[in-house]
Amino acid sequence: MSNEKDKQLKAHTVDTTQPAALTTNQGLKMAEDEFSVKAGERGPTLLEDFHFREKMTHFDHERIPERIVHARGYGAHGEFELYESQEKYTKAKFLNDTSKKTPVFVRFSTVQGSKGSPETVRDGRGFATKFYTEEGNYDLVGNNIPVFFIQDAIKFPDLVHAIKPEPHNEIPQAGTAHDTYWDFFAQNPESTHMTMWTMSDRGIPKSFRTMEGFGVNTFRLINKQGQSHFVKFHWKPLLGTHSLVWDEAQIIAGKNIDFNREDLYEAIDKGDFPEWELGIQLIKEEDEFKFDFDILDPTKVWPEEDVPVQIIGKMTLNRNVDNVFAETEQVMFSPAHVVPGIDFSNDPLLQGRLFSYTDTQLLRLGGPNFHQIPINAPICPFANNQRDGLHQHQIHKGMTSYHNNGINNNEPHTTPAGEGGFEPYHERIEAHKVRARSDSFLDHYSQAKMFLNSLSQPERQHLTDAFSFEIGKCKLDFVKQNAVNNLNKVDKKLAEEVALRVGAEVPTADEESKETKVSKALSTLDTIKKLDTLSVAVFVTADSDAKQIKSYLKELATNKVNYKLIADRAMKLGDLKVTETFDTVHSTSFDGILVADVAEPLMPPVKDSIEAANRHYKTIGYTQKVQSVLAQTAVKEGEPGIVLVGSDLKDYLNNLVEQRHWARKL
Ligand code: HDD
Repeated sequence: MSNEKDKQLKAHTVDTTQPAALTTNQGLKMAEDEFSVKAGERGPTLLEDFHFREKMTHFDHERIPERIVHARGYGAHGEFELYESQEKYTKAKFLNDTSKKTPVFVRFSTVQGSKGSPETVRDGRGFATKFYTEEGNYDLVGNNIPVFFIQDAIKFPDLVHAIKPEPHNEIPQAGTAHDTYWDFFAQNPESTHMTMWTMSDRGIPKSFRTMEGFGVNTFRLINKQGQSHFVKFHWKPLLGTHSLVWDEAQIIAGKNIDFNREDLYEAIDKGDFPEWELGIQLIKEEDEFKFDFDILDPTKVWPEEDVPVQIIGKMTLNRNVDNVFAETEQVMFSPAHVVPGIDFSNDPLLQGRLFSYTDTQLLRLGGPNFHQIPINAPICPFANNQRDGLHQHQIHKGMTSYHNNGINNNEPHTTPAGEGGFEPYHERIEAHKVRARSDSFLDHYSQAKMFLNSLSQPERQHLTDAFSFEIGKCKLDFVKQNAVNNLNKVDKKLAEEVALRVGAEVPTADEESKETKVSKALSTLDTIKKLDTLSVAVFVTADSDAKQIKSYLKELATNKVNYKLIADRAMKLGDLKVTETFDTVHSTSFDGILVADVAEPLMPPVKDSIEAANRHYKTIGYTQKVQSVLAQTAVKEGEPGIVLVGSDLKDYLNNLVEQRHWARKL
């Protein structure tokens, strides 16, 4: 597996597993690397010790500023293939040629937390994709939620200041459950719709592999004839969209802060390559004003029932990075990185984003030459008259570095639009200069209500619980009250329930949105459900029937289900090796548990794992042998997803594929 980007990166890769003499950065072989040069064995270190100084200085400068948002992220390489040429809509070559696979690099992230924060916090998730196309890099810098908190980029610093830990005490890390966020929510009601999404199951995805991605902003596709369509981009995971439950997310945030990256890394490492289909929603130029929302407003979805998502290709992530800093940390994305055939709309959030991403790299990556860092470099040739600057790696030979020049035949030359040169879409604009918001952006509640209308009962319950948790964490009573009052403009019942739980006054005003529309695509209840790559913890003891256990494992493997054997101590069961114990893992790391055997008396961590699986609505299989032990837990036989297993796992697997059994009574 080696595409053009892989080959390019290889030229910069140093294989540190090969024997090599240890040298200074000047290539000087060193006879000693453990001791500094001193005046006598017990004496002070001498300033002349250049090796000590170089080693220490380099170390002192190893860190770069973390991203101002999306600091905690994880990336992987892959490829994009197109199902059908989209030349009717766009002249972008990577969307025209079905025979070509385009190398991609994807970085997933949380938004709010610092670089070392837990990954299962309640938050939006970044989903940024760099396509290394023959016409230059195209970046689709999206999130796992299709709408954004604000409508105009000028409010981004305010939003981020409100979301991040409060400045006076730097609490809390990586979450919105605090006063400044809910104050922002109430004072800036445009954030209502996205907040409905972050408080829903979408705010706690189970895995990067099971989340949707959205370009969020409205872009344009431009075809060879110069015709434009408005477009929104979607990534649809082929494993379906699956989430954690909040209690589970909180436990994992303590037990395994690397939960999501570990899942991605291990899946790719094993060859279980995650896949997403790319979808587009298109609106014709002449239909721009046909909707009851403004299609330039980034706080609005285009309901899929009104504007269908057309699936046009598939992305597969198939290679982990060799070095996280060099690749995942140094990669930079920008919505301004487009190719001919993809252009911008006047969405005021997008317009500001076009500035911010390059600007922030000047600080983060230390100068204007970050495009030369291997992970960021295009795979096509690039040339212009930009010169010098910090970390310049190219040696520009020749006398001229200006356009127009006569000395060098005006090279590098521009390329006419018809031959692949980029030119902006010829949109006609006639306007007064104003600092204002369009009235067409003022409805902040209809789509928030549509989202609520579209949720299934369990999803709605999760949403109510999440609002109650988050607003309940506020310390200022009037912030709680204002937040509840704002919710009342979406839905009276929701506001009432939350008000009661957080100790706010139940709002009396009758001001809830009258929107009745439902969009089925917004619920994840009927998402794709597959056994592939689900994981099961199989509980065993030293006395278990190894033959039967082996037969279970075989059945799991045949169905592409991953498993781990767990016992109260690491040991061997026949020729099976049990490496995980109840000291090292917990049921929160698995999609289901199979209690084949447990040691008695039931120890607290074992009981806890079983009960957690139960209250997280996971499939629990048990053998007759453990029936009496199970009776000592909160698990109730006969409830959905509680399965008695015999010699095979057929029934168990039929339940496991459902992933959660929401009808279970706890
Ligand atoms: Fe942003 C990073 C996604 C609005 C300014 N953004 C960043 C990343 C993602 C997004 C996925 C991480 C990229 C990576 O992994 O390196 N951002 C979005 C989406 C938005 C959005 C989907 C709404 C449609 N962002 C947004 C606005 C601004 C920014 C309105 C400012 C005007 N975003 C940034 C940034 C970051 C960034 C400050 C931080 C690190 C970086 O760019 O490279 O420039």
